Amino acid sequence: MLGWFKKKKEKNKAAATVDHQEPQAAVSSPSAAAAAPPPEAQSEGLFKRLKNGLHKTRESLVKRVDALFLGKKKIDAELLDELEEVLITADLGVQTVTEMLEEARNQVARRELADISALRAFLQDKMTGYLSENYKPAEKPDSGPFVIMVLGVNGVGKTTTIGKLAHKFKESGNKVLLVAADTFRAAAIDQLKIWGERTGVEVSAQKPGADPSSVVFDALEYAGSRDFDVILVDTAGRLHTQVNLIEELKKIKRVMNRKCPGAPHEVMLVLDATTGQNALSQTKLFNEAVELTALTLTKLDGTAKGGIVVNICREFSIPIRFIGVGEQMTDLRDFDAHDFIKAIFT
Ligand SMILES: Nc1nc2c(ncn2[C@@H]2O[C@H](COP(=O)(O)OP(=O)(O)O)[C@@H](O)[C@H]2O)c(=O)[nH]1
Ligand SMILES: [Mg+2]
Repeated sequence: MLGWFKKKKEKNKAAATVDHQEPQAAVSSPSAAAAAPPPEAQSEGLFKRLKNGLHKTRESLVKRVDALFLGKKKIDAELLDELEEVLITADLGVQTVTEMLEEARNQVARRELADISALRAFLQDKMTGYLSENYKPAEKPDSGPFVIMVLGVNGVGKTTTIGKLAHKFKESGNKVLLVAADTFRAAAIDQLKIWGERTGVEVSAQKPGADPSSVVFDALEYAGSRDFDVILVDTAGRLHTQVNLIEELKKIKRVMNRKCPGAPHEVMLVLDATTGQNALSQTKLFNEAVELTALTLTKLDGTAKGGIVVNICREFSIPIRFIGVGEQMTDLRDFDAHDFIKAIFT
C-alpha cells in the first residue's frame, strides 16, 4: 500500500523478505509488482474480484474490440477506423486514442503489426504504458503520522474510501485515526463513526457545524504523542466551482501544515468514475486550488466507461493510488496499471 507502507509487524524481518510478504506492494510500480508477487492464492482471489468489479468496462471495451476483430485476419484501414470509434466511446479520450491509432497505422505500414492478435497486444501494452507513465510514490514523513486529506464533490465516495483505507492500513498493522472534518451534516459525522466501529479505528469528531479547520487542529493536537501511523481526514463534499468552499479547503490544508509541518502528506481527490468527462474538470480545478498529490477513482464497478482512468492519467501527472470496485470494506484496490489492464483484457 502506497509502496513504502510495509506491514509494521514485518518491519523486523530480514529486509530481503519484506517485499515478498507485503500483499499490497504491487502499487509501487509495475516492475515491482512483477518482482514481488503476493502469495498466489490470495493474489488470484484479489484479481478475480478486480475482474468482477471491472466487468462492465470489459463488456463495453474489450468485448466490442474483440467483436470487431472476430473472423478478421488482416488489419486494414476500415478496421482501424472502427477501432478508433470503439475506443473513443469507451472514454479513453480523443487525444489519446488518436495518438494510439496513429502509431498503430504507422506500425501496420511498416509491417510491425502483422496480425489481429499483435494489434490486440499492442492496445494492451499501450494502455498499460499510459497508466504507468506518471506513477509517483507518496512521500513518507521522516517521523510522525502520515496525514491524508481526502476531498471531492458530494457523494463520490470520500467517506466510504476513508473507511476502506482505515481497514487496509489497520490490517497491515498501522495505528489509524479518522478525523470528521465534514461537519455540514450530523449524518456525515455518524457515517464516519460507523466506519470507525466497523474497522476498530479511533475517530476524532466534534459537533455538527463546528469549524472544520478547528476540528482538524484539535485532532492533530490529540494525535500529538499518541503514535498514530496514519491520519485520514474526511472533508465535506463541495463543488470545484464553489469559491468560498474551496477557500475553506485551502484553510484546512494551511492549518494542518501549521500544526504538523509537512502535512498533509497526501492530498487525495476522490472521483466518481461514473461521472465520465466531468471527472476531468473536477481534477483540474481542485488541483489548481490545493495541489493534489493523488487520485482515487470509485464506482468502477458501476460504469462501462472505465477507460476514463486512461484519460485522467494522460491528462494530469497525478498518480492514481486506489480504485473502488464495490461498496464493501475490501472493495478498494491499490491501483496497479498492469493488473488493471489485464483484468479488462482477460
Ligand atoms: N458501487 C460502488 N459504490 C460506492 C463505491 N464507493 C462508494 N460507493 C457508494 O457511494 C455512495 C456515496 O458514498 P460516500 O462515501 O457517502 O460519499 P461522500 O459524500 O463522498 O462521502 C455510498 O452509497 C457508497 O456506498 C464504489 O467503489 N463502488
Ligand atoms: Mg462523506
